[in-house]
Amino acid sequence: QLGIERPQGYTVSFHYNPKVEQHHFGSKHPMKPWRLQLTKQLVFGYGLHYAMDLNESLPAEHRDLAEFHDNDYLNFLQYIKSDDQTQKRHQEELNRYVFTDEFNDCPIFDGIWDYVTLCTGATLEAAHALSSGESNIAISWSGGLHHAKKRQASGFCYVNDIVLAIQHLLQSYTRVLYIDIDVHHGDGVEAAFFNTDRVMTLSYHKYGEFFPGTGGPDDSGPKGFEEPGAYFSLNVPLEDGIDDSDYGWLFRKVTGKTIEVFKPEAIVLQCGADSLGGDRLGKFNLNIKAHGSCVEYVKSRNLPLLMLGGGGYTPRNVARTWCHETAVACNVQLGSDDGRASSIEIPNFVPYRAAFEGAGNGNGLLYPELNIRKLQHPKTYTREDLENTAARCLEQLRHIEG
Ligand code: TV1
Ligand code: CA
Ligand code: ZN
Repeated sequence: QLGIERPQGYTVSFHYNPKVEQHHFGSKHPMKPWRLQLTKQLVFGYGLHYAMDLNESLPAEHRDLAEFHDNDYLNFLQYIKSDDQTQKRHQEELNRYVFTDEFNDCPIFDGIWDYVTLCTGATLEAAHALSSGESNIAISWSGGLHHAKKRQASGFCYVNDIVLAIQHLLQSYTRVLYIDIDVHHGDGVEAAFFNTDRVMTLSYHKYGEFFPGTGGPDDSGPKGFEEPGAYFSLNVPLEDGIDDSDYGWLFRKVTGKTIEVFKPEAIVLQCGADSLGGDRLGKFNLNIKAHGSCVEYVKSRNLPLLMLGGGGYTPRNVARTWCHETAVACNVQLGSDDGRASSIEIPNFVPYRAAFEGAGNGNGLLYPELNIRKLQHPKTYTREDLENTAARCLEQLRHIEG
């Protein structure tokens, strides 16, 4: 109906497993795996599957996860159950492996091992599609779980699929650039590659009284300047209420220069959708179009590109965003270009269209009214702050030039 065709000259692959969508963190928990079902229904509803290679991926194996994670931690994830008795019996491991406070960010739920292996399986398969040359852009929306540590769950993340994927890519590529537009700092990925100059990590995030609290302006890698990795962690701390034009300006300036000086052979882009206006946890005011134009900008470099999900706590907007970004990857224009792209409706034959009816401002894909939330997240920065941040990033990048 929309005449969706494969893009000319390159291949996009889409990696998913519908079993992920069924898992539950608990009814009050902001992380909702069913947002992936909503995303997939939109992607298929628009016919974007005609433009890509589709892969229903297998779960990752214990030994795949052990390439980064501690064996004892993985055993724990494999045997821990949600019932009180098992948890009591394993109280000591629970305290060791899952940071717990009043938030209960990383609950032990039924099927947790299936959940983590399915998420990771899709991302690893996507990374393999790139390294084998089968595809030029590989998408895994269930991945992007950037907080997980070697032997600890953190911030809704149990297994760090991103680290595992980058480790895989390092077998084929000399330098890999990691870019993270989730509203939270990509601390787990940064930590894993802190002492190497083969991976550069670049995270844009809210900083100051916000989880996980790291990623400040001076967090740039090891401080012994002779050490490998010094200056190869680049952080862009931001404040509440950043909007499309300021974020877009900064993203292009800093990302552009990073690619120019680091010269990556492949890029991993974490597309966390909690940086949108109206997100349940986020504090920014981005619209879907501006979020997607970051993807477009990275794609325009024509390097092997792994696109991952991440945060995103207003499920309908997450689905809209990742559907739009799937279209961007495929070079398919779903919206008109006049900023009122919402004229493209959620198709009737999407079974979940009902989920979009009456959900606020109309049924359009790009939902351009997200920044109405400016009312909720007032700007707490000035033009000068922004220029200082940009200048500081460019200053850091001078150290790795040449
Ligand atoms: C259960 C039920 C857990 C309701 C957690 C928001 C909940 C949060 C919940 C929540 C919540 C956080 C912290 C403070 C750590 C705590 C996928 C020192 C309404 C990638 C992870 C954010 C973001 C963790 C993950 C954060 C990602 N915010 N309701 N928890 N303690 N945790 O602040 O980057 O998006 O909020
Ligand atoms: Ca980030
Ligand atoms: Zn996040």
